[in-house]
Amino acid sequence: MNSNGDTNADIATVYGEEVHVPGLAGWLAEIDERGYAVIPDWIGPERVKRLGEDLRREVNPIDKTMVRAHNLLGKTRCVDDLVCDPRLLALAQGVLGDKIQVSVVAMFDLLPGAKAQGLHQDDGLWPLPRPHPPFVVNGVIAADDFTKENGATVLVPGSHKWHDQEVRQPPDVATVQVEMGAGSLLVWTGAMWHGGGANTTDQSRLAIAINFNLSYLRQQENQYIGVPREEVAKMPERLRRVLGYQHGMSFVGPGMVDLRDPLEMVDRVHFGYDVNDPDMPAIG
Ligand SMILES: O=C(O)CCC(=O)C(=O)O
Ligand SMILES: [Fe+2]
Repeated sequence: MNSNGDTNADIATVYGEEVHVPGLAGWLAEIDERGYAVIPDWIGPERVKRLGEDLRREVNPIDKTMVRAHNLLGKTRCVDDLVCDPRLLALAQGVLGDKIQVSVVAMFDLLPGAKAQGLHQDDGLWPLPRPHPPFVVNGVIAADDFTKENGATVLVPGSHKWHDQEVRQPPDVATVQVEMGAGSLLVWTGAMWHGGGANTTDQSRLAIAINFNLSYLRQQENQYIGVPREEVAKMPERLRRVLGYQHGMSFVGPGMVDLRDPLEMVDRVHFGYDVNDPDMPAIG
């Protein structure tokens, strides 16, 4: 224990900053063991209220048949703080290691009458043989209470370890539904079988999903095209980096630009640059 009451395992270094996240080690152990963790009161009631209002105003209306709106960081600035919340980055890095990036940020607005989504693995979009190390982690923040009736996420505990099995659908596999209050965070590892539930109520079930993957892989949603450069310019540096404007691995590795920090190269590339210019950022 330190003076803040955290065990050392609850301390993480996120983009160079030491953060204390009470509960972190326990949540990571749960994700490792059963594939997911539920964290109540991740954000407080005021933030939940604003999130719901902002999303409904800035991102809706979506097509009446759609329950998911993608490219959120290209459409609104109302979730930036939630995406680069150091506690969330610490969780994602705890599952995936230091080299992470946003893969897709989406709104899940399960409309009344929405059918249950088929069980799937979020990491199934990359055709890698299993078993493989975790490379996707998803965090869903509830903007409304999640109930069995309104489509709380359905999942199969422990299925992230069933490397030799194809995803099966209920009733061929036992599922649980994660009921949780608005403001809660549900985090799962990309190999865990899961899907959105059916909404049999007359209210929608609103949430955002902040999905990360390894920074040296391709992102699920193309953030470089999806998020206009003027919007990137408005973001705090950490968010820009998490969005993908960073070395994926090292200065020669995936994601580099002319052997330099991609973030320092964005404007130079746009306006034209000369490698011999004395103002060029250092290589490395
Ligand atoms: O809506 C949910 O609860 C989960 C949705 C989901 O897993 C997905 O769209 O990939
Ligand atoms: Fe999913």
